[in-house]
Amino acid sequence: MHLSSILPAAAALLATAPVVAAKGNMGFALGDKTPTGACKSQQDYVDDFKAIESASGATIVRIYAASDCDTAKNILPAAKAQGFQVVLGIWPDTDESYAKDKAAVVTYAPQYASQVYAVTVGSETMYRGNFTGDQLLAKIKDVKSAVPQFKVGTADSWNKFQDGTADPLITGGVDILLCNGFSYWQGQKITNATASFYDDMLQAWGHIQALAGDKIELWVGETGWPSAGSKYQNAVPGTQSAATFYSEAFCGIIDWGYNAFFFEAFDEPWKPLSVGQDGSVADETHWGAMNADRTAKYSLKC
Ligand SMILES: *[C@@H]1O[C@H](CO)[C@@H](O)[C@H](O)[C@H]1NC(C)=O
Ligand SMILES: CC(=O)N[C@H]1CO[C@H](CO)[C@@H](O)[C@@H]1O
Repeated sequence: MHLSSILPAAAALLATAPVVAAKGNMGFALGDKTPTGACKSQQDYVDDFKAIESASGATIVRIYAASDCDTAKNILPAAKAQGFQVVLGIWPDTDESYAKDKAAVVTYAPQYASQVYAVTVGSETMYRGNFTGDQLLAKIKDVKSAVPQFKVGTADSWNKFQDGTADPLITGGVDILLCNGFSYWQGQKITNATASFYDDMLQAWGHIQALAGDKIELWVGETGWPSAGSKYQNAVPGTQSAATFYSEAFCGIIDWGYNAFFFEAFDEPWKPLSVGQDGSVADETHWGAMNADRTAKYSLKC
């Protein structure tokens, strides 16, 4: 789809929403480890929040596993001190991680209720084939019944919301859905990356809204572009391309009135190499909008 045909589609979607006057909310995905791979302390999160707010103005982050590195315990007091909100994650892939993360949410979220924006159960679990929509819905309902005062949903790749996999969630009463879209991992050139990203999101959100109207709060859960690392098909990392993707795709969708999390706040040099969809080995240490020392790589204001 060309951008010229995307914009009317976006306008149509916007027209069906109540009134989208203001910009959307801007947030960042945040890791739970320091550059050396140690677990972050409460003070590390305070320093992260100061850097994020001063560079971008954002005051919301998402984390992935509430008990891993005692994240919920450490991040929520820091969020309270700095006026931040957090989307807490539960990692449901094993029964053990699910039980531990759920327990951490149940323990700490009510103590810091104003700091908890929502709870996500799973990150790309349908994309990985780990759960069907019905299996994931059962987990989400279990968490919702434990913390009914919070919005509960999941985050997954945009195509799982577009292709019907997530229909049980969409029609099953979840509060919030985060849709991830990476033009980079679709092997797009930077010149087509913004159009490809908008097209992905509109397909996902269009399908969700066709089934659920505006009952579900929608966010971009992750998007971004690495400043360094290995090529992926036609996608080439680089600071200039990362800056272009940030200002055009990420700020663009926020300017339209949609909410979006950028992946991710800071580079994570401790991360091991990972294997991409086509089997190629990828370096995922340079996806930060900021360097590991918390300096911005390019302008982060939208
Ligand atoms: C550019 O992105 C659009 C929208 O996703 C896609 O349909 C098109 O195939 C892409 N162009 C190229 C050359 O890949
Ligand atoms: C419920 C379920 O299928 N969990 C599996 C998800 O994937 C992890 C690792 O890939 C398995 O260990 C779990 O058993």
